[in-house]
Amino acid sequence: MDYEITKVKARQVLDSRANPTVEAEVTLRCGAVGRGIVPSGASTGAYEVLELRDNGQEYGGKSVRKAIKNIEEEIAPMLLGQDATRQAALDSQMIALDGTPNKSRLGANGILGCSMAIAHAAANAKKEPLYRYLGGCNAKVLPLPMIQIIGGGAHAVNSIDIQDFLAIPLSAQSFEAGIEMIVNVYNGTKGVFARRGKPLSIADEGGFWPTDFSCNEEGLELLTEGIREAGYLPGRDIGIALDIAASEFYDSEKKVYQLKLEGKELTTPEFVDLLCRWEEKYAIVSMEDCCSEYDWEGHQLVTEKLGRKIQIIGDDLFTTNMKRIKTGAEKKACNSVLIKMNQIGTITETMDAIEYTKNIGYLPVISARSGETEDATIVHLAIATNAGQLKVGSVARSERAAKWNEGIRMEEQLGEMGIYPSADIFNRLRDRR
Ligand code: 2PG
Ligand code: MG
Repeated sequence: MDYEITKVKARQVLDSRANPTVEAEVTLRCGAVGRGIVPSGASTGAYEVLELRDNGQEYGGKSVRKAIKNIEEEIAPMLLGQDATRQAALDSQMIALDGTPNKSRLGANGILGCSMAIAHAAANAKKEPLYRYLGGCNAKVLPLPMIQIIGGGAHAVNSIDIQDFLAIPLSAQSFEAGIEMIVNVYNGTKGVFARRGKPLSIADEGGFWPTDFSCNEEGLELLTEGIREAGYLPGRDIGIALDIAASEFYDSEKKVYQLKLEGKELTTPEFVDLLCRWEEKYAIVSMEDCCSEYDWEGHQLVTEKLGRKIQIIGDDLFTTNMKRIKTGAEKKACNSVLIKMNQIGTITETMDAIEYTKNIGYLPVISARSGETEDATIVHLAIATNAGQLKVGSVARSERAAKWNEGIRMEEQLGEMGIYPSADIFNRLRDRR
């Protein structure tokens, strides 16, 4: 059998923050090889599956030798001899072998690495691009990119509270043209930083590091100016997206949002009011994790106020977990779900979460992590599922560019079959109810 798994290997490699991570490699009888490198988050949600780290001496405790040992000693013997094209079956076998609800015994990083490597090996054996192997002949939608211009929060040692100030190309007619527009915004914003005498450092995901900001809103001002500097009209050509990552500055005992930069503590309604004011004043088309993962009422409130105007994404809130997405739909919290493979731990569960998200009428946004590598699986996942949107950090730094470049290649490969949704994708939100 051509697709029979004959070898499973795992090794420790580095991610973009110089932290060790798992790379899994699967070889098939026909000679096809597939690889998956697992990303890692910094502002992680409390309900994510477990990333197994050694907590010993190596790499300051961050080595992943245990996860690798679990692949070699437990997962590999189970996978050997099996048909790599049975992705869903192999993923459930790994979940069962682990036996815990959050993949904490074997480690979700080891399991995901294998899951990705199996998919790549099978696609290579079939001589198909991964998106077509996973999504079939109707996999064709290039994603609308959501790209970080300024990076704060946990990705810039909390120099400002808000985590991501991002730009979305609204008027581009192709993926590649969209990327070019954002590069222009990136360079425009660089010019604004320079003019204001702000140092040009780079945060974890390639966006500019916000030094000497007097308030969080300054990020919105600078980005808006950067958009104009690039020759675009905010709201017509370029939309602004924010990842508030509010779990990071929520005090769950006092139930307040602590904006350190302003020295303010805001209750949920006060904080939501602030977000609404920003939405009024700036060309915001999308906001993520507006409230803490523990504050369902906050998410309900912000969705009630803004959910028919802009995209409201749940990331830490949902952690790509179908049960939590279901709760969100019942509570009418958010209208969009951030999808991260390593929040849930297998390709199958990730694809299930995307399908479920679409079924409840929410928009899926496929996302990278702040710790990334050259692995570009998520680009294929976005096209395979016709998800429509992709968030990968900035345009600078190769672990980010690797994804945008793969998108450019896939757009070329899809040719006339490819569809680029542009900003029309947001119409669905406005049409609801
Ligand atoms: C997020 C991601 C990417 P992290 O919060 O959406 O920006 O960050 O991977 O650190 O969770
Ligand atoms: Mg987020």
